[in-house]
Amino acid sequence: MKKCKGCGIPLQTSDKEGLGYVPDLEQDYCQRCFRLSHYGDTKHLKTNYVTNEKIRNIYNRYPYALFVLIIDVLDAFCLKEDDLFEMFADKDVLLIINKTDILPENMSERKIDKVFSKILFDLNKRYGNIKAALLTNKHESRFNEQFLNLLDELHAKTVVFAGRANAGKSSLINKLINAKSLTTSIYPGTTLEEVEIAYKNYRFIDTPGLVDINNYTTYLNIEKYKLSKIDKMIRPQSFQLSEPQSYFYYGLLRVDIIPKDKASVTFYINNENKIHRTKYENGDDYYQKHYCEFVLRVKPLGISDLSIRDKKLIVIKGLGMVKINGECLAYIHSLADCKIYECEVDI
Ligand SMILES: Nc1nc2c(ncn2[C@@H]2O[C@H](COP(=O)(O)OP(=O)(O)OP(=O)(O)O)[C@@H](O)[C@H]2O)c(=O)[nH]1
Ligand SMILES: [Mg+2]
Repeated sequence: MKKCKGCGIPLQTSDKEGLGYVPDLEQDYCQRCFRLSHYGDTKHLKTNYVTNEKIRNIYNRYPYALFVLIIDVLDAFCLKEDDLFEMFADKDVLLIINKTDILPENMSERKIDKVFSKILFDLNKRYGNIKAALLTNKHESRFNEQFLNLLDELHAKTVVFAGRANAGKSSLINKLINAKSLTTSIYPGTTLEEVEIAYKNYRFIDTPGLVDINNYTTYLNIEKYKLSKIDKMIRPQSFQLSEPQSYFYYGLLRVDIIPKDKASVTFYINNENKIHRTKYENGDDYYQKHYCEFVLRVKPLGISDLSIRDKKLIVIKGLGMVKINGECLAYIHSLADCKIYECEVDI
């Protein structure tokens, strides 16, 4: 059966609205991929076409492969607290932390290297299967050479590109083979089945992205997703406080901080959106009054209360990060379906 070269779905000519439709089987790309690549048409993108169970079955078809596990850099800060690694515990893993270009300017390469080295060290102590790791992004010119050298060092020929949806798996393979062969898009759920590509003496396998139930993206429609997605270098928004304050990221996130003495809070979110601050005692009124006006909103928001001694980094997957410094109580109001991750890393 012929499959789409962009997303892996079997091609068919009978159902115009169905996945894999092509007017004739001479075509290499399904209509969905064609429209997505040429017109940015996201109508047929959904995150729920492929289940994690199905993806696990794909992985199991390659028992001797090297698994290149690609992680979005913002997810990487909470990698130790994440259960993603459980799925790869019995596999040889080459870890790629991708999209480092979105990190703020003040996070030097050396600092980031140090932070991630520590995370990886702890992970390897627990799992022992990370053969190598690379930090990269789509602008990194040395990546291809470094990556192919690593494959040779690890004697890897069959290489499965795995990880969560939208981490940049298909983009990375396109970069390696220097062609726009695989379909990529800003929205998760682009790749639908495995796609095999022969390159030099390697066999690269692209796979659909694992759905993350703890990521806001899973619950935002495409319009809201576009407005909140971080794809450029983050310009952190910082605030100092000496009395209780509430901070709002529209209706997506609210952070109340009650400092013991002095504290500071920094938001790492999409630069186009500005954090609004009010006195803590006015926080509820502000939220009630403005909720209906917020283009960016979800409901319901659940509350996590944190007692912070010194500093803490809180990762809200798919939305960004919040760093709090200083002894305080913090109430994080975030999408009730999504877990928030408290990390001890110092950035
Ligand atoms: N800023 C930035 N964006 C990136 C980078 N790599 C990929 N992207 C973007 O991330 C989005 C997702 O890329 P894809 O390659 O489609 O991701 P995927 O992991 O194949 O996604 P699924 O097939 O849905 O699982 C696209 O908008 C890419 O342009 C990077 O290094 N930096
Ligand atoms: Mg893909």
